[in-house]
Amino acid sequence: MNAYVERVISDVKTKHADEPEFIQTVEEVLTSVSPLVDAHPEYEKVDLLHRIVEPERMFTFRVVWTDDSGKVHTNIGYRCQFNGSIGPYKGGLRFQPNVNPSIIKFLGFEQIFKNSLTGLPIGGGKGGADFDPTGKSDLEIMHFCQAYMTELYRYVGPDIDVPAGDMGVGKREIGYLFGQYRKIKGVWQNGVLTGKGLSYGGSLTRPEATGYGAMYYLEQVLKHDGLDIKGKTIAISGFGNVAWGICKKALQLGAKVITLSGPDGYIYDPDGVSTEEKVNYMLEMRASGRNRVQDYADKFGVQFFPGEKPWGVKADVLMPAATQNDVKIDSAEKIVKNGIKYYVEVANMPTTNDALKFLQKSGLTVCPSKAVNAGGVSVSALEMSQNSERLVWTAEEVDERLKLIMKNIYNASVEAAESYGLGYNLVAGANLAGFSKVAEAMMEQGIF
Ligand code: 2IT
Repeated sequence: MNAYVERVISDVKTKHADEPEFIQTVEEVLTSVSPLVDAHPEYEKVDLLHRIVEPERMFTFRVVWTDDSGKVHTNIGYRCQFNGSIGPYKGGLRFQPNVNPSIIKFLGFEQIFKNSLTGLPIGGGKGGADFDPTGKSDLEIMHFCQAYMTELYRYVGPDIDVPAGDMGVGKREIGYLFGQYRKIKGVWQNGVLTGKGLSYGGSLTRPEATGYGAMYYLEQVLKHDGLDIKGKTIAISGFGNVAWGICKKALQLGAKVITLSGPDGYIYDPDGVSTEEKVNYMLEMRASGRNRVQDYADKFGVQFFPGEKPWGVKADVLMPAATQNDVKIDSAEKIVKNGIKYYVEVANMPTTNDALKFLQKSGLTVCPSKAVNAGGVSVSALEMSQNSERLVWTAEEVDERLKLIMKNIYNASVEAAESYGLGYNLVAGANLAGFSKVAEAMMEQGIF
């Protein structure tokens, strides 16, 4: 490995010893781009790597809200404006009790290279709060979002930083956040947030975009091996917005999603989540706020495996679409034993670094999340374009662009890995392609 890369990774490990997720992504990305750093000794002269692993700006803020019984709660809000060299900071907000600086920084760092890969002009950012939306009333959610935006509004804007949803933040929350932004600023700037409702500037196909994009990427990967997606069985984890988009597209393409999972376990549906009723029921499950997938098994009379994850299931394709570090080395071993050929990450960093290496060494085609799930943020960028032009594109127009973007991401990854002599390596390729554009922009903009 490049000595400068090694030194920066080691420095991050020392300096941020209490941020394991951030260390993990830095190690993964920088290791991948080592051949690029070899080829560009000028990067070290301006200390590009230490600069790129340090957020341009990151802050916390107090979010105080009152619950329905009148009790006062105090949460920590975060926003990390990681890298703005190719566009306004762009990235989601995550509301989940485990949110901490390490998680926000890992998501922000991934977002830089994902956003660069899309080919669109968006920088990398991320934010959120250690707020638990589970079991909260609609009014409580609204009060929390209003309190959150009251603190954040001065630091965001259509040309500054454009948040969106992530776990715990969907269309409803974006609506409350935007309402408060508009009220405080007294200006119509709907390009400040993406994932909005259609009535005030949201984009058609944004809710489906991450899942659809993942399936378009998978189509490219299968095509490379002369295969058709039709008839393929897909085991996925998760049952949220992204899983829903995957199931909806699978239904259109004739692929079969045979598992879904939640914190309570996983369901196995041998016929596939392959009717409109089943796909729509996923929305109901999510909206219920119960956060359990057993409801699906009860409703459709399929098997439920309490407390288990679907990694032991036989399928053509595995798509972890739940959360970070869901697949560790013991799960990876199960996956290899089961003869799975395609491992398609959909959640951000769902695989530990050792499990990822093991899957690659075992000959699986491994598709990295920063490429696979980039369809979501891509359509967010298309939403920004529509907002700034004050017009609305049809669902077909958005879908066509999304398809093309995913194809370009796949091709750019393949080419980048090949040009550094790494063969067909989609993981390294995504990192190399995403990183090189950001590096070039930073080089050209001077030292700061
Ligand atoms: O992880 C992600 O890419 C997102 N949560 C979506 C970000 C966005 O700005 O749409």
